[in-house]
Amino acid sequence: EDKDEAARMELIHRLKDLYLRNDVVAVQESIINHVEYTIGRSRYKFESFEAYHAVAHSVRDRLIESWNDTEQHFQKVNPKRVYYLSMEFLMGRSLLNSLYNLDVKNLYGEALRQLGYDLETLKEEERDAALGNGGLGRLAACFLDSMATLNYPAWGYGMRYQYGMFRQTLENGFQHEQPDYWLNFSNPWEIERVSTKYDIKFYGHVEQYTDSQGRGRFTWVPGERVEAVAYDNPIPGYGTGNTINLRLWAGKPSAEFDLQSFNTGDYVAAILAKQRAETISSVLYPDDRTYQGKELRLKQQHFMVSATLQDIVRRFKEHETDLEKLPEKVTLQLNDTHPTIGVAELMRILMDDEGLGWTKSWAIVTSVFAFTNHTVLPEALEKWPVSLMERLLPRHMQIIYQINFLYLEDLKKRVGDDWSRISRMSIIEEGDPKQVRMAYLALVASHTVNGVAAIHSDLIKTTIFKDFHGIWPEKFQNKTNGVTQRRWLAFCNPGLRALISEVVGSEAWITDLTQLKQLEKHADDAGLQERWMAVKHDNKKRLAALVKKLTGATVSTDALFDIQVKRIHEYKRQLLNMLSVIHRYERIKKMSPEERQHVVPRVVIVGGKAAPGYDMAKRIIKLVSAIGDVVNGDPDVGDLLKVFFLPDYNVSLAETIIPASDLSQHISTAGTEASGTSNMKFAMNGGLIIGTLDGANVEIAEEIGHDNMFIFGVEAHEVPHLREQRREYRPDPRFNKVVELLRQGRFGWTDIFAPICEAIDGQYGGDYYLLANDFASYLDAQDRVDAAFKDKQRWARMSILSTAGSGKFSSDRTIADYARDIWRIEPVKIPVHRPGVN
Ligand code: GPQ
Repeated sequence: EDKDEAARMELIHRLKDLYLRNDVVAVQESIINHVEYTIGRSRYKFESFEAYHAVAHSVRDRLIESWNDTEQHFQKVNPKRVYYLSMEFLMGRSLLNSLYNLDVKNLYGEALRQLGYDLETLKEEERDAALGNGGLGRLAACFLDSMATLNYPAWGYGMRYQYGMFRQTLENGFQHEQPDYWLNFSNPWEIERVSTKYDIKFYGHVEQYTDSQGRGRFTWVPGERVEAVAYDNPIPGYGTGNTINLRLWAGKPSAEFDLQSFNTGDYVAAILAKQRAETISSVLYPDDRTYQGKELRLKQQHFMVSATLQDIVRRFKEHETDLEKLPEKVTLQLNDTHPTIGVAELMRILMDDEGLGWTKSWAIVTSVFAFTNHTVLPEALEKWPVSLMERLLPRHMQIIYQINFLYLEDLKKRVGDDWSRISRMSIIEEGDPKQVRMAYLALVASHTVNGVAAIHSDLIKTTIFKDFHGIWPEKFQNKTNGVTQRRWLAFCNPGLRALISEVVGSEAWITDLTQLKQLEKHADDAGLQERWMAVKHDNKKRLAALVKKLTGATVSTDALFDIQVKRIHEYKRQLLNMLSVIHRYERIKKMSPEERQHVVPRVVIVGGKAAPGYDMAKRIIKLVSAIGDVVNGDPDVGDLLKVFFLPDYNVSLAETIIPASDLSQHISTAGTEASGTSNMKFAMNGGLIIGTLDGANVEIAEEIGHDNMFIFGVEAHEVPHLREQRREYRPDPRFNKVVELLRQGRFGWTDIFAPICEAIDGQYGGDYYLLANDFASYLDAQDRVDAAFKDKQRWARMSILSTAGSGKFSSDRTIADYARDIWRIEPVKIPVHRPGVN
């Protein structure tokens, strides 16, 4: 029998080898078969769209194979695993990323070329997976790439939204939102696991009973049940056989529960009730860092976390019976407070479902959770009304009260009867309405809390979490963000990839970014400088073509490309950028023809989405367009200044924009941007940065040298005082002048722009983000930019040094730091079982 089994395995192995052979014919066969048997089109006639889907299915076959091998190996080794819990994963496109990571990009390119298709064209058929708002969601996506590449036993868990981040269109310069139907043409990158599903409960009430051992127990009798179904998304590592999993949950009607309603005779109402289940995972909330207290949002959070924790406990129990050993095998990272209801949910599972007592359950919970904070802006700190939580999650509310009671008892022992401090630190905020402070719940339950850049991790200790730092200083850590250099340099900038690899002598930097340091000694090499800037110029041509496609305008690729792309937010100060553009425009207008000869031509590009309800952000978008309308049409100005708002900024656009930037703007009020991650991407690609000493800019300046960045503005420690003094502050006359121009209708739309002018008027208590205070030093920094750009060699040198100094900002470094200092996990690399495939 053993011999039969060996022969069977051997046969299957050979078949697999045949099917996934690394030669052009095997790849063509696989693509053609998918055209005919998966897509159902004739292999003799298919369009780009079908070709893309067939290629994606062919690549997916390879992903599934390495996914299975990885999971099988993890099962065998049974290591401690990390689970990254996030309501957002901003993945972007998968085709090229998978081809590169599996090391079959050239193979597929050639196979397709012979069939008459161009991979570069086909890749445009893919819709972005935009299941995130911005930096926080993209960070989660970069982390998955690094966890797979570094062979960590890791999984991501999140939501399979039917509608991702809205599509932004501009009408008359105003933002409009369109639904993102990304799943309408099917998603070849996911695998539905119809049998991996969990019952998720909502509403109802809690009952008490005595169990067979005579212990008092609680059980939650829900008023609504929904099923969570798993969709698995394979995440391949680079240069390794490991492929990890991103498991996303979708809401489906619960089969058993609604039977009752069917039996009562109200058939139609029962069907409609079932449809409600699907709405839970229907849409991503597009509000970046404002919680709205919306019931559906809390439902989404509980839904994601409950399915995830049930899945993790079930999989743990396949290996172990003793739940007290959970912390030996499981560590959970909370991406911001969004999944924090998981603290109460895990307590509920351990006590009510598994029969453990409070003390044991709490010991387990407090050893598995760690929590990342991504902002100090107080308006972003999630709070849920107690009344809502009591109705939607009655058992969780009980548990949270109990956690709070025991925690406050302990606190009293430390601080005595300092009641104001105790009420300040309570998980429950006594007010109207009474609310649950989710960040405090996360802090109390987590063994570690981290900020996302050095300055930010310091700030949380002295501002929003000061009281907690006072009692638990050892819980606080810093983990400076990073980005994956695969997607954000090697794959999106092939020209620079080749040049870097030639100069440093290998491609080792693709998995060890510190190697970029070697570029430093070549920064003055005139030959390299010329080739370096030629690559940049090529990339600028690609961006110019995109600008032409999106706006109809032609731009000069000799101009300085000046870019600010990120969510539109007052603290990020796109408005400061626009005020300086107005100033520049007026200055050019007043120049003599002779003076104009010396102006550095600029193309100013702004992109980013405004939350649909964020009125001021939407006005700022209109302002960019309105300035563009005036400036771009002014014959006095010509090529010296162009201003564009690029609609629908997303991951795929970023892949074209970032490699093409000469200068990018990261100009938040010091102390407000937790880290920023696009700053790292721009620097890696040889883009220079104009920025404040905020977030990761501080560490970027340390790494690449202050002289190679254009730093300006007040520092974080000065901000509180300046904020208090802003009624007395006398702005630079140039600031007053540009605001006055705006107010008086120089760019039209006075009614639209009046509230903007008011918001930055310090005299009346406005200008919370200190635009007036920073304006003069910002203009000064802009002059330094122009002077540097005129000196082509100096600029090239700064550009090379930017790339050379960005080695620290790989998410590989970030993930290795989390693994060592917080998760305490080790890599588990799968054996290379089939040479030539891995
Ligand atoms: N960030 Cl709280 C978001 O993108 N969304 C959010 O809701 C919050 C933070 C960003 C933050 O603003 C950036 O500074 C960080 O670089 C990024 O998270 C990742 O940490």
